Amino acid sequence: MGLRIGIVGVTGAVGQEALHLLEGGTLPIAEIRLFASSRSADRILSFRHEPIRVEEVGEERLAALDYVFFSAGGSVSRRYAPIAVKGGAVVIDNSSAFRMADEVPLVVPEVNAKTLRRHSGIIANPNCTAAILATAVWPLHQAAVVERIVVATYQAASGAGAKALSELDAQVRQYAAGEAIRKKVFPEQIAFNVFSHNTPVDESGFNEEENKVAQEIRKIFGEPTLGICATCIRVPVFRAHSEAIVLETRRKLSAEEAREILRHAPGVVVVDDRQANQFPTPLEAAGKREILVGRLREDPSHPRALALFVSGDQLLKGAAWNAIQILERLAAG
Ligand code: A2P
Ligand code: 11C
Repeated sequence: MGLRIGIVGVTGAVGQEALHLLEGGTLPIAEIRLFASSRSADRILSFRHEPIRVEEVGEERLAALDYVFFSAGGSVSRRYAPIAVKGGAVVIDNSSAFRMADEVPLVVPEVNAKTLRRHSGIIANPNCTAAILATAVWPLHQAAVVERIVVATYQAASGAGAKALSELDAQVRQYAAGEAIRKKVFPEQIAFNVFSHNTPVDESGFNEEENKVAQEIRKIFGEPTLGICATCIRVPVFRAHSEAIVLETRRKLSAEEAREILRHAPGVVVVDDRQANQFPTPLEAAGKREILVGRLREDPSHPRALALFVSGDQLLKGAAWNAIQILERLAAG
């Protein structure tokens, strides 16, 4: 029998990717229901050559589905995910609403797929920056036990949604036309600029994104005391996040050994050509399901530290692809 699948937030940047991945995938789908806000109700989208009408998400509409993917923000998830579960569905939630709840697995399949065995109807998809970091660092953690992570991020506009992506495009055009730059989504100009992540800053000085990365990595790795210091930065890139990472490990890991481990790691592609000066870039990572990893260097300032640079498509492995991987594992039983 085919699956009945819902996507809440289907008109958004991540929802669109989820729809396309399901369309091109091999899951047997009997019915697909597409949800967004009232602004998009009655828009017609297509799935496997069939026109499908977008519905405004509503309590009674979420019954009789097997799996529902949510990517419409935390408040929509908080309100409607429990209703979908009550109606019999398993929810894969891309928001941060349930990620840190004890009974909710927070899953990167390459790392902790086994936590999918026990859940109470909701599975959380990690923050994109955390999912990308986890995929690249987990194989090294398994080999040499990572004791501390220092990471600086270079996050694309699309991490903030479809409207943010359009704002970068619009501001580049405004600049080229000599017009005044108009800001709507981001608090700072995104074109030709770099700024601290646009989430609230707490009393310790870390912003919400930085705190999410630390908390979520600890939960995904099952390492509640792992030391993590993140600096999250927005850059004028359309798609794909990059991260400069320094790892301190219990056992010394040479750059060569790390490269060899990563060459065999799932979900990772090593791009590390020193002679040609060729390393991961967000442009190269865009559209790929794998995380690109390179610039592997032993840190000369520490006896057991390794530096690396990664780029990953945050709409795919950072969001929709990770969710579809979860869905495929759940559906396989
Ligand atoms: P809509 O397009 O109708 O506004 P993004 O993260 O790219 O900005 O996308 C957000 C997604 O969440 C969109 O599909 C958007 O639908 C949807 N969304 C936003 N607010 C609501 C809401 N209150 N109820 C249902 N869907 C919502
Ligand atoms: C960004 N990583 O690039 C964020 C978006 O916790 O799911 C995703 C926020 C989240 O702005």
